[in-house]
Amino acid sequence: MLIKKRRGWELPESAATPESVFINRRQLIKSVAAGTALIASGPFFVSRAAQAAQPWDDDPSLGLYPFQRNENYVLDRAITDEETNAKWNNFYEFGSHKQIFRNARKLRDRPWTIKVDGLVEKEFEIGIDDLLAKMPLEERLYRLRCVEAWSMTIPWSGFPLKAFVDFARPLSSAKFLKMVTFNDSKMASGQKQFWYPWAYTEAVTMEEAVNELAFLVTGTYGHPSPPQHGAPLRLALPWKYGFKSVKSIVSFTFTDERPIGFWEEIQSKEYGFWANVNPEVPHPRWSQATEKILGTGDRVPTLLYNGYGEFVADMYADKANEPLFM
Ligand SMILES: Nc1nc2c(c(=O)[nH]1)N[C@H]1C(S)=C(S)[C@@H](COP(=O)(O)O)O[C@H]1N2
Ligand SMILES: [Mo]
Repeated sequence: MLIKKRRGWELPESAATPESVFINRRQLIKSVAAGTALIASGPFFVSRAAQAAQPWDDDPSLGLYPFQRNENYVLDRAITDEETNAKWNNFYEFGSHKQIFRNARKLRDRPWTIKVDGLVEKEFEIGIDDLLAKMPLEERLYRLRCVEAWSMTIPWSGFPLKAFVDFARPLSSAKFLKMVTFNDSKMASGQKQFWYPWAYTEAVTMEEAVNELAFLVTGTYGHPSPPQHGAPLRLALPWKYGFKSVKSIVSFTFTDERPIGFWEEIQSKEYGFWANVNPEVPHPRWSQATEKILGTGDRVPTLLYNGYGEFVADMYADKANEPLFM
């Protein structure tokens, strides 16, 4: 059952503010984000709720949330608190450091068109909201293990990548699925760093794409994703290092050639195609044996396939000669 949640601006009577405040909402959100002082006086009084505006408050899909939780995916640790998660990100399009959440508010995620091409019955484009209306929506609790040896635990909202693959109707000759992020340096200042191989690209085998764990994410913590997590559509592959989970996807290409990912292209000795979490294979510059759980100060042993072996180990049974990491 989907529970319809009240939108941020559908306030109870007692908290009502003059409508004019909400007319140019995007402008308001921008000025709040930029730290502009808002003077609480006369008809331009701004409620505290408005000042606390979240980037998803004006998202057209907000009414679909929260999605019903799929209880098949259980955790061995607590969910990371939302603020910790929201303020520690890798999203190089908005800067090559962790505090990109403010700059990421420049991401314009509507309209958002997704292209499906390559080895498919018929190439097509679809808008994110039309896609949401067709997909089986659910919430899952997943761990995310970054190759930099930190981890978080996140309630993701979205739909199985398999449902999307079925919808896309690939040909049987397709062996890989390549996913690409937007490329727009006017919006994302990090993309002015010309030495990176934009646009961010990642790929999986078709077998991995239809594995039940592979998940396309549209939301976090029961609401649409804030931009820093890769709104409006990003991947979550919990058994692989985080860099495989490409953000803000604009295209899905089915192909018979193995694509080269963003990080593999930058440094193929350090980042490979498989990138399955493996505590026994160190990164060339550091150990992967343990990880720091963000927001807790705990350091815990890292698990093979990030603890998801029961779902994915079979796929790699015949790949003993291919390093799982590289
Ligand atoms: N387009 C794009 N996708 C990306 C990245 C990026 O820089 N750009 N960083 C990756 C890395 S290294 C990680 S660990 C995760 C981080 O996801 P989070 O910031 O939502 O926790 O996103 C991945 N997807
Ligand atoms: Mo990462």
